[in-house]
Amino acid sequence: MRVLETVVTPVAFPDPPLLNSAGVHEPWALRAIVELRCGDGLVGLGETYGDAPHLRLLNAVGPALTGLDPFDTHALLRRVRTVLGEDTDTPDRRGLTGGSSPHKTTLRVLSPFETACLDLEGQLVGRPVADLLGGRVRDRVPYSAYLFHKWAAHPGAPQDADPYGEALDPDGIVAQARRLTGTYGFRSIKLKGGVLPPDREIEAIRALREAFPDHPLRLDPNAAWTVETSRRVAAETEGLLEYLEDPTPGIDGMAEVARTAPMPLATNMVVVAPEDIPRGFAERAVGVVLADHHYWGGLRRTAELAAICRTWGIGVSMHSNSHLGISLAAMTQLGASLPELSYAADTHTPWQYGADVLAEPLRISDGSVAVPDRPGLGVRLDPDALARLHENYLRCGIRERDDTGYMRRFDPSFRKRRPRW
Ligand code: GKR
Ligand code: MG
Repeated sequence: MRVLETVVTPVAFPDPPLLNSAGVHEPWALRAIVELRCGDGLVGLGETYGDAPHLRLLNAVGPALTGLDPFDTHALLRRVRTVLGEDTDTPDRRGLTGGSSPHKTTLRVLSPFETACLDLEGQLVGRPVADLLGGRVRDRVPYSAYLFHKWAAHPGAPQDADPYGEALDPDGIVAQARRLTGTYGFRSIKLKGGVLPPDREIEAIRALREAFPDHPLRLDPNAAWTVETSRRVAAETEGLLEYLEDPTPGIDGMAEVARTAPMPLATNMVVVAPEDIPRGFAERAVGVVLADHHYWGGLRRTAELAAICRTWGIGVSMHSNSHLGISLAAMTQLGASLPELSYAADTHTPWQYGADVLAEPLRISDGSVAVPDRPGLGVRLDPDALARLHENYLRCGIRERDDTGYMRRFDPSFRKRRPRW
């Protein structure tokens, strides 16, 4: 069985005004859906970023995959490398996932094709992807409630367009947490910080602890704080957080904070590519890596990352950006097979309000997703939904994520500063 055709479809779906240290989410989020078609209805699926520079690379690689054996992912990497050549110098603007490098770009382009190959392999041998990754060590993969400071609605949109409403203070954050945990049963909670001055975010954490005495809590300011501020916040949140995520920029800064912080530091900003591992781990800059198959080169390479983390005694969680159901299925198959997964994974799924390209998207209940028993990723495309979301893409006018530029339309004085406080 060989790949006959590769189809890359950019899609857009509505995104609420979620705030972060870079600005605010635009009304549409972009993704790209990858199909490796092998004939007789056999299709392997992958999902990745949908910004224009990344799409250009995906579209360049697509035709070179004709004739590929989906079991030969070494050949896949060789083909990706040959097509990209020196064309790997694209800055990482896909949403707070650290710096870029030629290696990281290659792995980011490889990822959706590798995932689609695994989906095909699973369908061909009649086993779920988790089985191809070593077998499942859990039947359900836990996810955490992902809280955001947010506006009630995008400027100009009806104020009740979004069921979650405004969250700009501890009460708003606790109300959001109640709604998310009530709907999805999440058993751990992450707050996206770096939006308000740190003391107000500490207050929100205290309010969450009071409202949810048994839920592990995390705070992620995306490098918005200096080393000094990070050390102070870490000291003041002692006993409240299971981990503090990316308080300050860079491996050196994180290592300085880690020396005094009473909780582990986690990252999806400083250890983001294989070349970051030796120094990041040797300096003890991080205690938890938020693995993300979308930029670590796919599912098998992310499993390798987890094994390296195990060797170093470093915990593993999973990172997310705004995504659809193929990514959730891939994370669930991966999470099912990772003995090292020591924390509930992040997901943006609730913020997509059900928008998807799948016929039967996986559901979050009891704070987790059941690993499908079906072969491959265990999900199927809904061609009409794909066409609708592609139509959104054609119409929405957004071609690259720009949280800072969008924020500056409403607050021209806003600057992306890391650290800010
Ligand atoms: O969606 O605004 C967002 C997040 O801030 C995202 O871009 C981050 O990459 O979720 C991410 C994180 O954990 O840093
Ligand atoms: Mg993070």
